[in-house]
Amino acid sequence: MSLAEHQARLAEDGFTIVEDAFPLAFADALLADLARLERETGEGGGKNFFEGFSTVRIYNLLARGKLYEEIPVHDTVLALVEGCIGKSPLVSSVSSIAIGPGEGAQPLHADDQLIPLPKPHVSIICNTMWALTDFTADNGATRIVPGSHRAPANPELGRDYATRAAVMRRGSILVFDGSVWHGGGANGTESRRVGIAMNYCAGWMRQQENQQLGIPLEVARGFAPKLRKLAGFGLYRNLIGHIDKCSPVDLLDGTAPRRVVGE
Ligand SMILES: O=C(O)CCC(=O)C(=O)O
Repeated sequence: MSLAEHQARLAEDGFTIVEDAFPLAFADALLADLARLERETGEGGGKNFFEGFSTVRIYNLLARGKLYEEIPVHDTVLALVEGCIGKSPLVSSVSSIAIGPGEGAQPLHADDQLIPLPKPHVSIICNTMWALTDFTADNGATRIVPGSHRAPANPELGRDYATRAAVMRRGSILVFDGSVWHGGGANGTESRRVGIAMNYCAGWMRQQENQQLGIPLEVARGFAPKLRKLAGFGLYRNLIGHIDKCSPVDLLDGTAPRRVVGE
């Protein structure tokens, strides 16, 4: 599918799937590294219905290894994200979600439902799910209510709605509007469904994970310029995020701060 077709589908249904978007060798490397992180952090299943009980999540992945730095800058995804929420988006959060065997379906929700704006509103969040394993209707593929990003409200907690499973081969990426109603599926199989939730927000709003404190500065210094800006070490429209009218990137580098002119 062309970029324009993905954009049209994202606008119409609130989601689209970019098939075969990244190499399987990269999926394998990510799975191996997530297994290492799980061992090292001792991270176990969640403790509530929203995060699940047999679902392991590891947050703040940009702080946890070079490998993860390739994820936020995926060209096709970024083009779709910018088409959805505008230029200069920010990384909102980067985490893994491994839905274990026996997990129940996550309650349907919208990822922007904590934002106190009347709905429907312009798109302010655009999120993605990288399939590191196949996503099937049986193993917990994300369930989506197509078109619900245009609804005048969020879903009622615990109510059932007609959903479509975002079935995709490993190596594919689901891209969805932050207003679309969705949730992880139930896993009735014997193996895990593993994805990376790579989430973006508009460049003028607060990120879900605090990237500037959550990522050690020596790690952020090693980021490519594009990733620094995405992580919030930059300015939105030459003003939002400034420090004494200078970009935070100057402080990150320890160079002499250069004054910028706001729009
Ligand atoms: O794991 C999934 O497929 C979706 C997870 C999700 O929507 C969330 O945790 O907000």
